[in-house]
Amino acid sequence: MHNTPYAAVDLGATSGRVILGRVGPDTLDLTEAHRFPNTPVQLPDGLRWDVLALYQSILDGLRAGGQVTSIGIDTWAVDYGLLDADGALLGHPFHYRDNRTEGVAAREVWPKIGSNELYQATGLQHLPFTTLYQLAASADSAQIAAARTLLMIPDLLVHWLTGSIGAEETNASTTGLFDARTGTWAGHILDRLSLDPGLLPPLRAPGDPAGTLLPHVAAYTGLSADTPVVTVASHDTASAVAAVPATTDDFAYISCGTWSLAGLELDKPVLTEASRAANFTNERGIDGTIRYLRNIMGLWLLEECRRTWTMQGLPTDLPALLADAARAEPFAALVDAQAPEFLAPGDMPERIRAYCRRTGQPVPASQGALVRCILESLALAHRTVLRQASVLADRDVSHVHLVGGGSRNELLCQLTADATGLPVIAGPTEATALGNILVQARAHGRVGDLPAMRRLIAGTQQLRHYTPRGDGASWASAASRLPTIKES
Ligand code: LRH
Repeated sequence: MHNTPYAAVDLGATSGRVILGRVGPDTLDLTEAHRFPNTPVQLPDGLRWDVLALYQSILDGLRAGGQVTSIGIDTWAVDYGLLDADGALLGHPFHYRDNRTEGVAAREVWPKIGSNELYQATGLQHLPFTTLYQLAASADSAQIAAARTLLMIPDLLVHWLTGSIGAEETNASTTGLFDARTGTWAGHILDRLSLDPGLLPPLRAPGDPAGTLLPHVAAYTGLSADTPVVTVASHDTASAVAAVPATTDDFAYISCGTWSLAGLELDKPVLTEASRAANFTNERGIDGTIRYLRNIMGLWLLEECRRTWTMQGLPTDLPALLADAARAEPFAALVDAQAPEFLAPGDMPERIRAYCRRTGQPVPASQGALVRCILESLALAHRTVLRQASVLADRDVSHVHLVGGGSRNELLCQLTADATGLPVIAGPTEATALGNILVQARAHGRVGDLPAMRRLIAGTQQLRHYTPRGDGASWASAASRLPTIKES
């Protein structure tokens, strides 16, 4: 068993991977067994995930990877599949960027259960796509009438691999149906919306066993049928935060990829009125920790621009775009990187230009100027959110760990150090897969507690350090411009 790797299945919003991780006392090595696209499909009734294609790619990745000690699955949060009384999946899971939830909270949910009461119970920031609002949007559908079990996407994939049914708690904590204080389901919220609390399966925690492979899965992948599937922190952000290479307590983190999830790790939720008003979330991390954070649009803004530019036949080479952005005029135009208007797919360059036009700012004329606008706006949002988090949670922060794909973006890392006025330690890029693998290794007794996991990552993974360049006054003035921009 010593050199047999663990398999992390890590699905992101645009691609998925099967990654093999080998864990030794002082070593931690990753190799990618399989990478595949995750391409959402627009159907007449909404934007859907192609979950069958994802599942097949996972099987192909496991087959390509060879024997493993165990398997763990993490994906993005909030989305789910519904099973009928026969255990069959009802339809194609909706994508959280589908616009059917627009206005649903105010129309369907808050009249029955107020936003204050919801915050007290669940501690979640308001995001239109939270599972609760997605269910409320479909409340009258034939699908909901036929549904007997709700499985979050990673739990659905675990179910197809093993036949077992459960709800992993870090991901359950993003549903708006989970009690932030007790760490148990808040099924009464479904009751109040005339939905069935019986949809919610029993909870399981990272590290719990989730079964072994079904015979046909073992036959296809070539893996032995007793290969365990281990429950990991199945919310990708929870796995990423578990893998922050922190060696002290006074850190903030930014899990930076499609989204920037910026915040603090706490022992207990902050459910104050100030925290609700600032729209901070209390999601669950591993070992009962609280991920106190806000969602910032993240590199979605840039990736969606590049997708549009590809369709328009314009250049999309990332290093070249970033070099142009580095040379572009600083602070020419800023957008609110937390604004819901950037959530949906569609011509992002034009939406950013329209935002600048509407708010009386210079409209970025070149691709480089537009990328500069995006990266400065993200860095500014990182500053705002981390400063607010530190005040609301009454915690001092001495440095920032920026993990995930965004840690490769040197300009964004430097701008984040400049904007926050704090040293930024960037990396590991593969934080999510590392968190997934180390929770499996821990379940097998191969690594110690959370601090030990983090020490192993800090000692083995490549990290980059960014020091603030001391232009704090410019960032303070940019930060003071933003509220005016938002109101204009
Ligand atoms: C990041 C993420 C984030 C959620 C969003 C839906 O991948 O899981 O934490 O808010 O996707």
